[in-house]
Amino acid sequence: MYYYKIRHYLMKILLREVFSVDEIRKQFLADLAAAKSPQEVEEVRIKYLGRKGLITLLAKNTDFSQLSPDQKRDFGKQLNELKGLATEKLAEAASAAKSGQTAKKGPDLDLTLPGTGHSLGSLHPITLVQMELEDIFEGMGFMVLVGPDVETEHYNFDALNIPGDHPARDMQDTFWLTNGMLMKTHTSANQVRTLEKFGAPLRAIFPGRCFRYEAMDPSHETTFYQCEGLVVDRDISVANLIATMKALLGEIFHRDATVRLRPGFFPFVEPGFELDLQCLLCGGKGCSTCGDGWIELIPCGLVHPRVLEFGGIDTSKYSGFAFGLGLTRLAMMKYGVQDIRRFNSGDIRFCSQFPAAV
Ligand code: FA5
Repeated sequence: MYYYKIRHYLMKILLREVFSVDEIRKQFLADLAAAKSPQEVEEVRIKYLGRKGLITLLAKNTDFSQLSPDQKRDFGKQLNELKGLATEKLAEAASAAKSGQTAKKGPDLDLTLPGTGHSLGSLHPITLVQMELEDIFEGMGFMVLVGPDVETEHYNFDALNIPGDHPARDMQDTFWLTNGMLMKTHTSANQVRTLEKFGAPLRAIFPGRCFRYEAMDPSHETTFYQCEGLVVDRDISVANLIATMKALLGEIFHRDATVRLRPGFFPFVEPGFELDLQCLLCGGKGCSTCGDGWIELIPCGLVHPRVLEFGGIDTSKYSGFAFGLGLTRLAMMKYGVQDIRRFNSGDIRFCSQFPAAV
């Protein structure tokens, strides 16, 4: 009898405790739902998980020695779940209350501070000079064309009267690809393709990048730009060539530039000339960029009849002139750049200092 009384008493305690776990959970969730500010959430934490909190005391006040192993396990499990739930929900509520408070307070915004600047970037100096050249030549009725960087041996050499055994090939050593093509060594490579495509009469420029395998110095790069010009019409003579070059230089430098014309040999022109510009960096005295005071700028000449024939032009009716302006060197002279290697340096401080309109 005594044994049953004790058992009944223990069961009551256990039932009360189990009931309490549920009750406490419900009460806890209700209290937490009502807590809006961080302070209120903290009060809920103290009420349930503080040193004298309900969940803490529930664990402390239960006499586990009075419970059977099964009862211990069940009760312990429920208690742990409740603790875990309370801890998790309190953390969530605390951060929600904190961000709610921030939102209510509004962002720290000072409308008087200066804005963040965005750089629009700038055009590369070679692009600027190329655009200027295109404008000048379009004004004279020239088409602006583009040729490929990777060329066939035919267009780069053979069709320009430079067969495989011609010594002129040595002056333009280049990068050959494994498929027999090459990186174009000069914009002249586009001459015959243009003649084939457009026929005569014709006025065109084709600016582009050229590649040569050569030692670099202040005026020589392995990758540089040229701007080719090609005019084919009836009665074209050296006088037309010189007049066009004069108009070009006057427009590009906006001042008198001293030039000299001397004979030059290129297998694809006859006669051929070198048009040199007196160095604008040293005024012709001689410097590390030019050497002797002159810059080789625009080789030119009357188009060789064989080249016209390669392009399918009737040489009994038409003649032409061509020039191959050193665009990168022109940019050096125009902007006072002493070393050609700066153009490909990728240094944004260098590239961004050139004015778009000159
Ligand atoms: C030629 O490339 C000929 N195709 C030009 C030509 C066209 C002649 C039409 C006649 C008729 P040249 O190798 O000299 O020629 O180069 C022409 C210009 O390109 C030079 O005057 C120079 O201004 C520039 N140039 C040549 N090699 C380099 C280099 N390594 N770095 C920078 N600029 C160069």
